Amino acid sequence: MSAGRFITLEGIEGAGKSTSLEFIQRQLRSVGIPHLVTREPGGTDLGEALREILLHRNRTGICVDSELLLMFAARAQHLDERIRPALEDGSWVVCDRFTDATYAYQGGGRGVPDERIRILENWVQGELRPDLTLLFDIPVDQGLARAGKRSAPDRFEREQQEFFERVRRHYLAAAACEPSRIRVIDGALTPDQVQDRIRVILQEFLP
Ligand code: Z5A
Repeated sequence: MSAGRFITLEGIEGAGKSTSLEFIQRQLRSVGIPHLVTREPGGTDLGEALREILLHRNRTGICVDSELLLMFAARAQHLDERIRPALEDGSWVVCDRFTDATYAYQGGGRGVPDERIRILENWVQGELRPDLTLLFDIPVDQGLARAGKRSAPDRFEREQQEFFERVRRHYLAAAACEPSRIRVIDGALTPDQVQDRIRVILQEFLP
């Protein structure tokens, strides 16, 4: 049995990750590839409980280090309970956000040095890294306008535009450093155009 592939989706809010996740799921199903679709923070009972804490709009006063450590606590559980077992079984894993989000939000957004995040990344993940990361890039005002049409903003969505500009810059810098893993897709394209881009990239990875 071939090893599963680990694909992550990243971008600022409203960039189109969730929409694209459904498309990827349909693509994998159509070629009969077993796969797990999951998200971070979350994906396990503990992870979803931590997500509730991390995102709740009234949960003010979480300090930066607590936020960082809770993201990695959720991730450790997720890897142990779901991601590693799925990959070892030969399933593909498609995850809405992973550690690139930590570099972008806690690093770029909150100012945690990359080296500190890297220590936790190595500790919690060991050698495991995504095989492919799709970074949906969109100007911040467009992403926020899309996201703003939905429910009340969560704790992250209440941040100011400059926070998301830093997050976006951090994501793009990461993609420039690792262009073969992190593929940038213009999230402002039409849904059909975005799907065409994803289809082409996935072809490289499909057996
Ligand atoms: N976070 C963190 O800080 N550190 C970490 O390590 C991790 C996460 C893992 C939860 O993320 C928060 O956790 C996140 C970062 C933090 N906070 N923020 N911001 P989340 O992924 O659950 O939540 P989100 O970023 O708010 O997701 P989102 O707003 O749902 O964005 P999206 O999934 O990229 O967008 P979408 O739902 O696919 O699309 C949004 C709308 O646009 C929707 O109405 C679509 O129909 C529409 N759309 C999508 N694509 C298009 C195109 N191409 N054209 C036109 N309209 C479109």
